[in-house]
Amino acid sequence: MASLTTHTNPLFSSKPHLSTPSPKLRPFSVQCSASSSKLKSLKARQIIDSRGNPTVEVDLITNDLFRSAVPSGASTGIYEALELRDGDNSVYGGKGVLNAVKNINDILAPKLVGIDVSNQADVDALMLEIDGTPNKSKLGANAILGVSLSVCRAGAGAKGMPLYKHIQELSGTKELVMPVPAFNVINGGSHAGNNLAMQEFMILPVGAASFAEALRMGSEVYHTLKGIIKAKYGQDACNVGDEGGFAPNVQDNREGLVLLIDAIEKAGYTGKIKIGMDVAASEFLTKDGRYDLNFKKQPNDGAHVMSAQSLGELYKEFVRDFPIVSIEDPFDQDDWSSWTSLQSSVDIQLVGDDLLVTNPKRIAEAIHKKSCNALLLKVNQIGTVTESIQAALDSKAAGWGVMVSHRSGETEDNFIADLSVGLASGQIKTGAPCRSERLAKYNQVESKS
Ligand code: 2PG
Ligand code: MG
Repeated sequence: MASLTTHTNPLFSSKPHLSTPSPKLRPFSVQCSASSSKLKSLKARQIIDSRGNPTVEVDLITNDLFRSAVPSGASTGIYEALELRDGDNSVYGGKGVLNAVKNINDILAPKLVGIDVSNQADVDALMLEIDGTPNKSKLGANAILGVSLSVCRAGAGAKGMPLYKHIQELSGTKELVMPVPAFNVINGGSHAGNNLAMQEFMILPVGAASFAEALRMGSEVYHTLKGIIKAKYGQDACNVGDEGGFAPNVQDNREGLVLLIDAIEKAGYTGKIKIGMDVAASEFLTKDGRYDLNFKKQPNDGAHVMSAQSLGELYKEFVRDFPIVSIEDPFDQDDWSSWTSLQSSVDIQLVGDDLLVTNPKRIAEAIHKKSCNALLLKVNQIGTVTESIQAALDSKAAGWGVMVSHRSGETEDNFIADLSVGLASGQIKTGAPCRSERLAKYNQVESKS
């Protein structure tokens, strides 16, 4: 039985302790009988994601069915593995994935029938070989990932164990921990139709005694925040963005932070909930290497364009004035020197998303350049479970934090919940405590306590 021990990510200013002292796993998750490890058939289809766009779903059959669906980003990094879209603008605005589906059904399926699904690394390596490109552009990372996720689920099935346990074994993770959830309760950037440039304003209940308590704290602050936003900006400011957070039409990013502080205080959790941000700054880099905090208004008068240095100063002010423990993508994916300079001058977690794209090569570069101290782990940025595990292991070996992450376009698939527990990542971000494609993950983590 898993032991869910105290989470001790040293990067947090106050030690998070989301542990369940005597963990009880749900009986059905440990008493299932093992299924066959031989892949009998693979069938992919096109389904629709949380934003109404097509994505890939894969059914893998041994003697049981293992179904997975692939997420999709909006603020994607330029170094991500290739998400194959059909490009026929007369169908789904060019976003169809029928070619990726065909690549699974016609190319991968015939080669994978009969393979042993418990050998995740071998199956993933074979898919990379069949694809033969550095960024999975022949078959599509969305095609490869859909299969890889289902193979992992089938591998767990073949061992008769829960998915997180299988991932623990695949990754050689010693002690399991329940992650701190990072709830994105105010949405901006490319995820919302407001003027806010910075993309995610998150609350991290680091003072919760259990994951259930963290969920409760997150949900209560979310509803308190709704009341505050309604009173201040009116009913229509309570509409939500792509990840379930509110999207009030404020332009000043500091105002977003003040809203969080007010909600945390009013809900009675001051000190127990810290703040995280995902700036997603690659979205608003200007052609001359500066940052436009009014990028959603085009054209604009340039009054909100800042140099990297001034933006760095703004972050330092934020860290001084608010209980911020984590900032993701504070600068563009190629602005290495600004990252390194901020990293050397703040004592918080700096998370690389577009910077690292879950790619072991980019992670090695960032370790060398001391550009950040945490990985945002997104399975579809790299495209296989094996490479995702490697990215987490490399990051941990460097003493970094690891935050397992959803994408802004999601499905009801909850793989990343088990991934986060099985890797003992210590952190998971999967949107607001609202909207079922987000809660599918949080609720699945909770099922482990
Ligand atoms: C991010 C993600 C998820 P997207 O930037 O971290 O929140 O957004 O999936 O649009 O890249
Ligand atoms: Mg991000």
